[in-house]
Amino acid sequence: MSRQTSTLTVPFLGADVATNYEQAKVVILPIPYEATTTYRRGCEHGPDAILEASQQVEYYDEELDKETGLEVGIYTAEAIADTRNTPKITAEEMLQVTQETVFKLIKDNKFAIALGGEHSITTGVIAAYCQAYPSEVFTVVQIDAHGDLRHEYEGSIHNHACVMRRIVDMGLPTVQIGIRAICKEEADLIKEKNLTVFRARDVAKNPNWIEDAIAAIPTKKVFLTIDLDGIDPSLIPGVGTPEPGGLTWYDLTVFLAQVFANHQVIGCDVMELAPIVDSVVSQFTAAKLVYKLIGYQFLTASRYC
Ligand SMILES: [Mn+2]
Repeated sequence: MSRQTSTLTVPFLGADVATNYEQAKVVILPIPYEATTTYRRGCEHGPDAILEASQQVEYYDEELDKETGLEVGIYTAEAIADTRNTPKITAEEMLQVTQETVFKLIKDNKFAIALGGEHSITTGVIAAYCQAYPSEVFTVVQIDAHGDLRHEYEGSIHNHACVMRRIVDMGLPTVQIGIRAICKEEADLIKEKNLTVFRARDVAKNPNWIEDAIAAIPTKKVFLTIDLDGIDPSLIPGVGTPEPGGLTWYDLTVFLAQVFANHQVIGCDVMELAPIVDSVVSQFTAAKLVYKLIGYQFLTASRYC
């Protein structure tokens, strides 16, 4: 077992379960970067909070009937773009180090799960997949309360409110799930570009939304970006910009199980956790969600195929 660095509190699930890098199929990549938060601050503390909460996640997954953590090698990497230590890091520097780091993980055949940090990080993560798969199109499936489709916000094109606009500009297809807060500019762009959006009200009112959403993903390969505010704030209140009316735990996990069963998920990120002092529900739910992503990726074949 390698010793962890000073910036890392604990490995995902705990040192007893963690493997070394060479043996790992999954690499958890903490990216505690925060620069453009517009409402409630604190997402630079999100990755550590998820790692700490993961120590309490039960190894046995009752849905999958597997001890995921013992079957799939999981390694937790050193944090990058850490604004707690280097607050002056620019958005461009963050994107560059994110792209370089994730690209190496892809080349090493690791399934990367990035933990944010603010959602603008996703642009760098996605850039790494574009670099690794230059001739293959993949769809970015986004769970989020917000469209994140503004061209710029508060003077920056790398604001967290613009991340999906950057991805649309890269020419990648997108499917947005759980959206319930957009501005007029975003609504117009959705119409103009005919973007695929399953709003939170569709999730609440259409019993077939999961089937419809899976069918709407146009490519085999999928990158999954989860802004935790896509989930209802009664489940995860610890986010920067909470919005009522979000996905339930079962809306989310049943949908995700179907995404993994029907598509090839090439990578994931889980963003925007901003922990609340004296409450653990947000980070525990986020940690359990990360564990589900790993289980769905590696352990469901016999059950779904
Ligand atoms: Mn959001």
